[in-house]
Parts: sequence; C-alpha cells; structure tokens
Amino acid sequence: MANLTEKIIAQHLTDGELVAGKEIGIRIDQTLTQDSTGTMAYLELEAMEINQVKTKLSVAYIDHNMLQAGPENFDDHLFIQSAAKNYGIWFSKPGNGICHQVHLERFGVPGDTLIGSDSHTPTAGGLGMLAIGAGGVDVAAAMAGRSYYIQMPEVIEVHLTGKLRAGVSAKDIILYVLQQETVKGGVNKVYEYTGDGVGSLSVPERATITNMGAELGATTSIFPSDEITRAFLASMGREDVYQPLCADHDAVYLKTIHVNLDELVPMVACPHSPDNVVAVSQLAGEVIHQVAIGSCTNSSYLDLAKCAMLLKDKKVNENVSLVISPGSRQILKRLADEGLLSIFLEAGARVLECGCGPCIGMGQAPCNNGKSLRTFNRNFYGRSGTKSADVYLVSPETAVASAIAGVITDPSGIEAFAEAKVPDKFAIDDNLLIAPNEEYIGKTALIKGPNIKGVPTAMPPQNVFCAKVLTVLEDNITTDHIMPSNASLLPYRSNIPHLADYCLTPSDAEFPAKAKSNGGGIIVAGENYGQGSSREHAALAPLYLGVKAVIAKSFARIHKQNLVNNGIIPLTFTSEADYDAIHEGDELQFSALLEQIKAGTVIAQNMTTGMDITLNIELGERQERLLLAGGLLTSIKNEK
Ligand code: MIC
Ligand code: SF4
Repeated sequence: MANLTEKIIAQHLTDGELVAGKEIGIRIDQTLTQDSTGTMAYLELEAMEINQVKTKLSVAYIDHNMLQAGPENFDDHLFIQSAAKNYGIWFSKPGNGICHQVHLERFGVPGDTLIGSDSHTPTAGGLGMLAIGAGGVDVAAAMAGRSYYIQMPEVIEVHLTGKLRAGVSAKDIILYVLQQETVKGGVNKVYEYTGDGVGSLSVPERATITNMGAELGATTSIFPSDEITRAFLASMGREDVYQPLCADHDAVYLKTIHVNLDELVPMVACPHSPDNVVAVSQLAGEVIHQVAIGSCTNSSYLDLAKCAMLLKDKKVNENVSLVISPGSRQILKRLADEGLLSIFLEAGARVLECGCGPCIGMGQAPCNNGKSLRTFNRNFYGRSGTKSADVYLVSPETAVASAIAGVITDPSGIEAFAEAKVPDKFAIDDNLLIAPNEEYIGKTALIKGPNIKGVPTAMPPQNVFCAKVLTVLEDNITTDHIMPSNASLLPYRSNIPHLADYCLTPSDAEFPAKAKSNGGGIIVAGENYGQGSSREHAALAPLYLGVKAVIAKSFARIHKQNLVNNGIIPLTFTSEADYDAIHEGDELQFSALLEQIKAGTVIAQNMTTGMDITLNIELGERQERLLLAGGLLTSIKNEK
C-alpha cells in the first residue's frame, strides 16, 4: 500500500525510517547544478577534496548568467567548465538550454533520485523521478557520495479526472492547485498526481506541473511513469531507461485534492505571488505591455508550437513586446526545421537565447508601471527588474492570445492550439553537451577569474551571546528579497562580500549597513521565511554580515537547510503572538544556548523589554549535529 514517493524513497533509503516528519537520508543517483548557484557549489566541492564525482551522473548547466555585460559571467562559465572536466561531470554550454528542460530531454531516468542546486529541480518529477531542489553545498556533498537528508515528507494526492478543454493548459492545473494550497501549503510535502486525467498529459505538460510545485513550497511533485513516459523517452532516443512506476492501488495519502480537468478554466497568478490566482476571465480586457513565453515552466516544444499555431498569419499587437525563449536548442532547431520559427518572426516576436533570460531579470525588464504577462513560475516583487511593474503568470495559450489582442484575453475555446502535436521523434542536438572524459578527471586545474572569492566560513554557535534585532520582516519573505538577483547582481554570485551589500535591501534598504555597524545580529520574520529559490547566497550573505540566528513564524524547507548548512540558527516562535513582542533594535540575550538547542527549546531574554521569549528549534539529529559543528562544510572538513 505504498505511494510512488514512498516506493522510490524506500529504494534509496540510507538512514532513518519512512515516518513522516523524521529526518531521512537518501542515496542520490544524479545531480544538476546551474551557473548562478554552481560557482559556489564547485568551490564547496573543491573544499571536499574528492577526485571524481561519485554519482551515476552529474551535469553542470550554464543557463542563468548568460548576459555578458562584463567578463564576470564568462569567467564563471570557464570555472564551472574546468570543474566539470576535473570531477567527471557533464557540461552543458551556454545556449544549450535551461537546465530543467535539457535534463528532462537528455538525462532524466524514471525511479532515480536527483538533487539540483535550483528550486525547480522537481521538474524531472514529470518523468517519474524523485527530484529535489537543494542548496549548493548539499549538491556538492551528494556529488562527493554523501546521502542527502530531508524530513520524510507527507504525501498529498492530486487526483486528475477528465481532459483539458481547448485553450486550457497544464499551467492552469498547477495555478489552480496553488490557489487551493498557497505558497506555504506544500512545505515538507510531496504532491503525487494520479487519476485517469494523467494519461491525457504529455511529459512536458506534466513537467510544467511538477516544476511549479516548487511554488507550493513542496519537497517535490511526481507523476507516474507510464506509456506516455515511454513515448517521450523514445522520442529522445532513450527508451532504454524507461520503467513503469506507479502507486499501489490502495496507497495512503495525507489528503486528496480533486481536479476535474473538464471543468478547469484558464487561470492567472496576479502580482506579486504565484498563489494570488484568479480566473483569466476576471482580468479580461486589461491592457498589457509585454508578453514573455519561456522559462523552465513553459518552454517545451509543445508550448511553443501551440503559440505558433495561433500566431500563424497574425501579428503581435503593436503595443506589445512579445519575447520567446525556447527551453533548449533542440526545441529551437525543431521549430526552425518545421517552419514554426518563421511564424514567430513574421508575427513580430523577439526570439531570445535558450536560457532563463527574463525569468531571472537577465534582460527584458518591463517599462515603468508596465503590465507583463509571463509563462514563468515566479512574479515576486521586483524580480522582473522593474519595481513598479506588475507581472502576471499565465499559460502559453493565455500569453499568446493576449499578445495578439494587446489585452488580457481568455483563450478558452480556441481550437487552433490543438494543431500542435508532441513529436514522435526529435532530431537530437547534443552539440553543446560535453561528456566527462577519463583523461582529464583529477588532472584539470580549476580556472578562477578575479571575481571568484572564497566561501565564507561558518562557525559553531556560541553558548552565550547578546545580539541586536536588525530587522523585523513580514510573512512570505522570498529569497529574492533576502538576496536579490538581477542582471547587475548575478555576476557576483561567487563574490559574497559584494553581494552582502544588497542583502535584504528590497525589504529594508538599511539592512547591510545596520548589520555591519552592529557587528551582526538577528533577523525576525513572519511565516514561510525564505520561500522561493534554493540560492544558498540567501544564507551566505547573512553569514558574511554576522547574522547569528533567524527567528521566524515558520521557514521554507530549502532555506532552513541552507541556514543550518551555514551555521545560522533557525528558531521559531512557540507562540506566534510573541512576534509582536520583538522590535527592531531590541537586544536579545541567549544563555546556555548549546544545551537549549539540544533540548529543542531556546529562551531569548529581550533585554530591551525585559520579557523572556520561548522559541523552538526543530531539527533532525543530523541537522542538529551540523549546526553545532558550524555547518555542513565545516563539519565535512572536521571529519577530515
Ligand atoms: C530562481 O528561479 O529563482 C532561480 C534563479 O533559478 C533560483 C536559483 C538561483 O537563485 O540561482 C532557484 O530557483 O533556485
Ligand atoms: Fe531559470 Fe526561471 Fe527556471 Fe529559475 S525559474 S531555473 S530562473 S527559468
């Protein structure tokens, strides 16, 4: 009576038991990194002093930092390439495509485990993989052959029945689930998709859904591996890795969410949160300035072919800028071979590189007060590069229909999309993939440009200390708030001293200055602190600034682990009402902290108000050991 998640975890279990809430270790078959988290991950791997990766397969992608406005990004690419060569890792050159799309096409294996230094790694759940996003140092540790640790998740069933109607898309399914579950509903949960509706969705459509499961805060999302999976793998020339996988018929779930695809309508996530979802029809007629189609959520061949079908013999509205970024070169080539690229060009679309591009603010920032419709997964405040812009997340169908009309348009009932078909066979394009070569493994010097600085060293927590509350933040603070990413900051992902000057500035412009003048301190926040990206920079920059602890109502999963990995203490309020009892500038005194961490309850004496605040620290045994040792890297170094 096991569900699919339990089956794959049971096959990979190295530590612990399959009891929800308990910390477990799992063997990792595959890893992926991308460039904006990869520079740190490979510096950390270097510090682990191994000769060669111990996984079945590891891939280093370049897809985020593709704008080369100075030498920094290219220098980082060369560093990652040299690390890939030295450690026996596949290297996907810039221009080859977005890590999650390429991984699905060229490497994903049903039933295997994958961790990636990117929060959207669960995309590969569309193929029946157990794929989880993690901080760079966790991915480095997995490459070094160590187990990956998570809290054994609870599993939620999403039961799909019926079939999507014309103009309604896989994206609308996940937007609907987000509306129900919210951005914090999935913390330490896995969403497992079942029901006869699953059979009507191709692998890239399933991957759209598992991709955006990251926005639920989920550990991952997963689809069964079935004949559709076999057909997808066959189209990629990889049928040999297929195996059928599904939950037992009497599998047990925490709860079931029912989605009737026959009744679903096009949905849109409004600014500034992916769970701020309403029906597209409610916004119909709103004037827009930009439409962007792409990102790891919606850049498959099918997504783009659907758009081309509607654009045929039509023009993009004169007041709209339409940009397209295909998910991989293979997709771009197929669009070109089939004449679909010409449709985009003739309609007036701008075709960008195969990469993350506008999704991570690498170009295409909207105009001031602009309304931008995007097929992406995140619309956090300021992420587009324009603070006054409003970003709406939609399906490719809604995006393209709106680009033509110049206003938000409900694509329900448009039959033209159905002319797009998933191909039986792709012409494989591995030109920009470099395979590991035994000849260079363990013998290649790492090339480090001048912008590549070291990894800040975390220290074990002090038993007694007093520190100032530097800032008090609201609920749902994202990692984009903590460590903003845009075209000017992304080139510094390997330069923490530089990045630290921007830490938390979208929420509190004075934060870096306050942290520096106080010699560090404490962050206080509301619920779901650290949601969003896997970037460990959101812990490394605070570490560099001397942040010792974060006290929040609750934490997002990856960020909490990133804090522990970097020796920053993640504390939660025993009574949420105490959030109101701490103010910026208050002095908090901790006494006998080490014993209290072990006991799971920490007392902070508010020296400014005279009040004692009881805090929880919820860590698995291994997490506790790591924290007390001063983080993962320090603990690995100590072992040596
Ligand atoms: C994102 O979508 O926010 C990113 C950029 O892909 C991040 C990784 C990063 O910050 O480098 C993610 O999702 O983990
Ligand atoms: Fe790239 Fe955007 Fe996907 Fe992150 S969410 S991996 S930035 S495309």
